[in-house]
Amino acid sequence: MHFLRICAKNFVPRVTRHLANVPRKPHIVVHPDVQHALQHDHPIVALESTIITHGMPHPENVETALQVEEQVRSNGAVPATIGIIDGSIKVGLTKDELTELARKPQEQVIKCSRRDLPYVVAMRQSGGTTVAATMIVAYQVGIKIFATGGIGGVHREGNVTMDVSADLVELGRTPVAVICSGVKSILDIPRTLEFLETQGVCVATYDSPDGLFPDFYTRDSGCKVPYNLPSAKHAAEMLRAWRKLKLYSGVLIGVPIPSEFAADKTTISAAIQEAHLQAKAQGITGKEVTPFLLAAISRITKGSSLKSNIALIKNNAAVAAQIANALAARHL
Ligand code: PSU
Ligand code: MN
Repeated sequence: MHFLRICAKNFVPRVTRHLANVPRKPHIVVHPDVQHALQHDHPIVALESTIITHGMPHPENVETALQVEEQVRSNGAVPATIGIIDGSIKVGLTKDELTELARKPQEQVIKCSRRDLPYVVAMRQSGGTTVAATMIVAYQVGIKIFATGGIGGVHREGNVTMDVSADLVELGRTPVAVICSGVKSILDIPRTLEFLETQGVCVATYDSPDGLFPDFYTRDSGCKVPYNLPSAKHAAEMLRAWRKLKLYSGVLIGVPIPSEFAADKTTISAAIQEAHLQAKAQGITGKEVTPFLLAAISRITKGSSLKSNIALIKNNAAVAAQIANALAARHL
């Protein structure tokens, strides 16, 4: 016993010293600007990359991604676009890396959700990270706020197909605040909100006084959520309480698309209907469903849905940066 204690005494500090020299997350590469912002508690906004690799066509994808980063910067925060290049998870893709990812044909770049990460990293593949995967990486490096266009949800007929996006489960277990324009009406919005409630996710609208949850292309899905945050200051206040409570679940803030870019409800509903029929006819299933529907809707609306998509994500990035600023300003 005595001998053991002496051994332990001599041994423990050496083990600790050894561990201290091992890089904590060797598979994650953080851009120096993001690293600097993390060290100094400056506001940071994480951005996803599946929207680049599988959500928009080239060259709109790369143009939008760069404009979105610019929105974050001009609103006083540091953008950190997250993606995977040759198995290395990058937090803060450089312009060259972003351009490279955006140029790849969809077959050469993997849409990475939580379940895809081990394979893609091990096999040194490249991929766009979904909302779920981006949340995981953001949390691992200490980024609290993340902006995107829309999250995945419960698919229509999801009660039969069980096609429920892993984004929803991630929101239930990873403490990152996601700022987006809700979920697309290609999904079943009421069931998506039910699922989020079950997962314990705090869902609020942003500057939508009647608490009407947005449905991506239009400002109103017809579904109400219980809370509305009238300003960045209010949002930051709620995020402070969320962090103090250590709930370890995420927060979802739904920002309606600016009115001037909102789609006409009837036109977009018809396009979505048509896109679903095409997906069914072509037997599209699994992770291909969302990218297929997005491309089909854009085709059917002759690009006008894409314009709405670009406008809302830029707006969300600006709002997220303002919230990140309010959160960093302790006196507010
Ligand atoms: N919704 C969009 N555009 C997108 C996506 C969703 O309007 O690009 C992407 C996001 O990356 C989201 C993912 O996390 O699709 C969800 O895919 P799935 O339903 O397969 O989980
Ligand atoms: Mn799915």
